[in-house]
Amino acid sequence: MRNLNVAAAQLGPIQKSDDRKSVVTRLIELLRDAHSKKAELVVFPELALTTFFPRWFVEDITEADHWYETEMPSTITKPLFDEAKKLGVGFCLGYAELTQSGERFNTQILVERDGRVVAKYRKVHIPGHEQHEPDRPFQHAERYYFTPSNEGFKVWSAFNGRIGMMICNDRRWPESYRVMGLQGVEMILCGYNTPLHYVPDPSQDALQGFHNALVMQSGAYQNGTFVVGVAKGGVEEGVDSLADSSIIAPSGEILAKTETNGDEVVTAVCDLDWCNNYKNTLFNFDRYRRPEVYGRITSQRGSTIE
Ligand code: CDT
Repeated sequence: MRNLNVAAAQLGPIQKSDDRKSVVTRLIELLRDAHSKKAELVVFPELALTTFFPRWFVEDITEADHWYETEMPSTITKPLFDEAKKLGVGFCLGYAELTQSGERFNTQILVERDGRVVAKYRKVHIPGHEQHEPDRPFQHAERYYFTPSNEGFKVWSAFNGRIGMMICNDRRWPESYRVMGLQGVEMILCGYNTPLHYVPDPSQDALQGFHNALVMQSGAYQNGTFVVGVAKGGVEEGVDSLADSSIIAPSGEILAKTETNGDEVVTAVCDLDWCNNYKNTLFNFDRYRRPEVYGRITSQRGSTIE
């Protein structure tokens, strides 16, 4: 058995007026709560330090610079790093990153129990739109604010297992899981901000919870991996977002799920050896996969009709 006690540390809304210091205080409270439940790894949501700022458009992108982090840890986030190290708890944190060369990424880092930053992941699939769409009730201008990363999906040896990361919209794409599955991933950490109202097709609104569970449970099962999905939920600046943070087993079963749409911690003890029940049988990739007939997956982008 290789047990890893993991916590999904869901956040309720962060309003525009909430400063970073107050958010870091909330994160530390969640971290302490998770530690009291014996968690060794605490997973926070996507863009966990600020409100979901892509819901507003600014003509000059530098006006939005204040939403991004230029270093990590920063002076303001250091108390979180210090507390985690003191408690011997690792964590995964999502934030907006502005690099020294001026690139903007939607980023997540993984910090080990001894305080080392062991991995950084930058979001690959950037949803929403590039330009201002004034007719919308709110913007989802992630494609304006973030560059899609070309670094792809990696898996790191950490927490006595094989850990991968993805961010929000990545979880809807089977390729995200499979690229990590092919690197032996045993636990995928995924933060998200998912508005309940999907402006381009409101018929999907009532299905947000269903689709969230559908993609993460099938991604877990088809790749023999745990998946930890963590929301920033609730009504933020008038926009209601999905909660339903959950910890999913390689069987596809949900082991733990939040009950509120506010700050809440749920935990599960995950035996990483459970992954082998699937990786060595039905999803024995080496034995059963047929990459020679999957060529279109990497050679083609959109669908074509011949
Ligand atoms: N943050 C993020 O990626 N959210 C998207 C919302 C739908 S696209 C407007 C998601 O896939 O949940």
